[in-house]
Amino acid sequence: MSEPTILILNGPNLNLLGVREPALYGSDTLGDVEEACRERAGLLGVDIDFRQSNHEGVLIDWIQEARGTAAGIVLNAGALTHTSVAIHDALKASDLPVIEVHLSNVFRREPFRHHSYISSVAVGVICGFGVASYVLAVEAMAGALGVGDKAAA
Ligand code: CA2
Repeated sequence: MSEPTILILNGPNLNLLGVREPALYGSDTLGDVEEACRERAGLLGVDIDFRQSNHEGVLIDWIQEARGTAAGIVLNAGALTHTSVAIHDALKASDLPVIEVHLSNVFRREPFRHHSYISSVAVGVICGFGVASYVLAVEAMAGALGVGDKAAA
């Protein structure tokens, strides 16, 4: 039987990870984040589909398509987290389990980052652990989907 797919979506400017502002977001690139997720997903017995776009509409198209292709969505919507009712609506319509992730602890940052349009349609939120936020989210999603840990089997 084929392994369930977790769609991991990244929003605006996350392509700059490891290239700009390393003091704030660390020196790992988005490619490094993908590699860390793939490694953990392999051990858990899930597939991942890892994508980034700077465009809100593209992210919404991917969320809509996920309804037929993915078992769950891990989302770092970047700054759109704090602004996008459209992404909130798309996630709600997808009927898929969603985990919101952030590299930084948004609650230690400016007040405008304290509100999220994603959290109310998410199973849970993980923030502040850098690349590990994503790996923890993959683990949490595998757990939510009832997929076991091959290493522990
Ligand atoms: O901490 C996170 O993961 C954020 O989602 C990152 C967003 C920010 O707007 C959110 O409030 C929190 C920013 C993503 C931009 O990433 C950059 C990475 C390197 C250099 C410049 C931007």
